[in-house]
Amino acid sequence: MTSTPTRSTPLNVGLIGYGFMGAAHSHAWRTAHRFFDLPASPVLHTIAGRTASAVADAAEQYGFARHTTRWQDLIEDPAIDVIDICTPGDTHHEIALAALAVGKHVLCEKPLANSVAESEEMARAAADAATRGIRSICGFSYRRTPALAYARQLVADGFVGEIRQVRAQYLQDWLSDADAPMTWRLDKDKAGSGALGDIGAHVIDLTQWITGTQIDQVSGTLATVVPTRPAAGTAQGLGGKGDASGERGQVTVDDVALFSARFAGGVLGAFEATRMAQGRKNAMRVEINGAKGSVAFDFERMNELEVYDATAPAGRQGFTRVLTTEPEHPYAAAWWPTGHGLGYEHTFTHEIADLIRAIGEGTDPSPSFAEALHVQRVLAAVEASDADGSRWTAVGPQH
Ligand code: SOE
Repeated sequence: MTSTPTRSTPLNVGLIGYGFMGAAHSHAWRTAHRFFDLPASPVLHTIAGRTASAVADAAEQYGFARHTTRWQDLIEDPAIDVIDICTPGDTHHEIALAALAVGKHVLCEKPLANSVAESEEMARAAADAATRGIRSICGFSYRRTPALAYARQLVADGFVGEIRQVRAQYLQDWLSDADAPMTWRLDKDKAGSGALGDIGAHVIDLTQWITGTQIDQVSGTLATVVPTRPAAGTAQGLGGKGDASGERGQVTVDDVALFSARFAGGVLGAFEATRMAQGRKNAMRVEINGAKGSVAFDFERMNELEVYDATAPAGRQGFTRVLTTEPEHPYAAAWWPTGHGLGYEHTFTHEIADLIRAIGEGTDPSPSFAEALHVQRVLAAVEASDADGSRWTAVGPQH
């Protein structure tokens, strides 16, 4: 990118991974500058992926000009400005370090990596690169849900008053069928952890971001409810149908993660992450209870925020459903007329719009790798606590 960016300045994107996240990010890179006024226009330059035929199909479907089976080609190509990492967690560290070392901006899917040690190295490299004008961001995309960004504003403006309690759940059901097939998300070597890191990480990040405080201590319990699954099967969405008559593979991650958390300052939080909650499809719920009111959110109704004002006259108190589709709400003005609503994909479009703006303006986008490192430390502390009889465990560099 040139040093004086304008709306038509090209920003060449190299994206690695063509699965669920590859599709979501590609859509966002294609759309962001068409709805937001940004200091650059992304060009879908090259996509990399493991399997030649699949990456060729993905390039055509998602709109990339080139494709390759070697992610290193993207790092070595001086034309590429941004590396977008949409691969399983076991590859984030190597790819991000390589990209930052050659001066490319990085968007890395969450969780940042598969261990605290890897995440620390990534956070150090990102901080060092930032001194040279290289930007990095971790893909906690739900921060860019208008209702959640609005909840954060309300909390910061004092609407809920002093925070008394935090409640967070991320409930899905795609692993309820014991014969859903093995995938990389069930393999600790590839994914780092199960429900905990895949979806629990989102609510850890969100509650810290909305409350403006970090989690200091946790007491956790993890369970693998279905220990083996068909090794072969037909993928469908996140799960699919396994071949129940064939060989079974070992599940090496948690299916269910429950933990209590103590935030800095002492506020308690109750957390639940599961992919076994029949009927809950993507119920990512956050509730903040304060001295003066509450805010409550459920992603299955992502265009709404429930707000409760305890200072309203007695007799008129009660949760109010605020439709967060209005120009007063974060991100909403760029889209549709009043009340028309947004979807899952818009959270990624907002994330990428914010990243492009940060690159153009020379500012550091959030969540930084340092913020994502703290989430990684919380994940590690929950695992350490579970291994130690759910003992209260400090979140810190020791894991
Ligand atoms: C990506 O942000 C992600 O966390 C996926 O990895 C989960 O599987 C999905 O259900 C929510 O989004």
